[in-house]
Amino acid sequence: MPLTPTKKIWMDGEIVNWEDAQVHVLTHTLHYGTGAFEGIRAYKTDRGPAVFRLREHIVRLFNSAKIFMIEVPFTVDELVEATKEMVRVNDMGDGCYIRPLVYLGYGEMGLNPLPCPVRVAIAVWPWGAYLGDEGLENGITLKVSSWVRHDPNAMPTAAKGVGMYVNSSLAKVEALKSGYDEAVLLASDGQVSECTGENLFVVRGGVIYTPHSSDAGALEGITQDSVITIANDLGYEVRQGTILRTDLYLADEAFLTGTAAEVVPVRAVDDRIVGEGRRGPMTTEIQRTYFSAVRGELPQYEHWLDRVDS
Ligand code: PPE
Repeated sequence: MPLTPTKKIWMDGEIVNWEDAQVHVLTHTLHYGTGAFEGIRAYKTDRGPAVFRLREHIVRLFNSAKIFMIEVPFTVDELVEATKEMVRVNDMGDGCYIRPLVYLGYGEMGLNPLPCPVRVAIAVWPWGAYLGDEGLENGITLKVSSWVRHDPNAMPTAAKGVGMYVNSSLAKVEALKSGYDEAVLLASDGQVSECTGENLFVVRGGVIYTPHSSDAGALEGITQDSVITIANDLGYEVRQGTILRTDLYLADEAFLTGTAAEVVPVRAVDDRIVGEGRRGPMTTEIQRTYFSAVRGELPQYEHWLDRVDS
């Protein structure tokens, strides 16, 4: 998706102009992929922009860094404040996507990352519906990928690591080239893991199922967690456990969740129509509630919002 430049980017404690946020070509992470990032959204509310579950995202960034033994030279509080500052100084009153990145900078080469300087950047930009407005409304198509999700002992699936997304990109390209919107990756034991940048839910017989992230080698999604809470509050039963590809084929409804993607209905998987082949009633209700929550319209979810102007 093309970027819309904003004004300022936070780099290592300094605020620099968008076009000056540059790194050297021998930046370590560019070569070896060791680093961690986050994807966060801010939404427009009636009391100025609010960042959704900001602290949880920043804590996950630190956890990812810890797995890679990268010591972030800032505190959680400092990056929480810096994130809000970026939303403010870039006038993102209508909402935006936020990308914090922890990476290894210039000065060392070779596989040992430990002596590398640790760098941190936070950028924001306006980002519309990640899988398209049409997808949000009418659902997208999925292809079970021939690429298998990371084995947790080959790549730490609990981390949102920079180089780990090579696996997602391979699956995404395969799905797009085959005429589908998005890929589903299976874990090496054959169970459904997640999509390239989203967690997955299916509805069967009125019950909602989603893979248990640590068993399925999926990222523990913050949107997934929010949607589980929302679905429970709406009175639905949610079970976390093993899902097979045939559960996708036979689902009454299916949907994806992610910060960028938000809540996206699935209308077909491997050319099998899911349910009625359009956004199902439970998906619609959960999607609507999610969008109301992030926009600050539901007092019971107010604690998920971090107001930028207060
Ligand atoms: N799984 C993967 C592999 C993943 O990358 C994401 C987020 C999720 C699940 C959902 O996690 P959460 O955002 O906490 O609900 N993917 C981010 C990256 C998207 C991108 O294109 O880059 C995101 O949604 O921001």
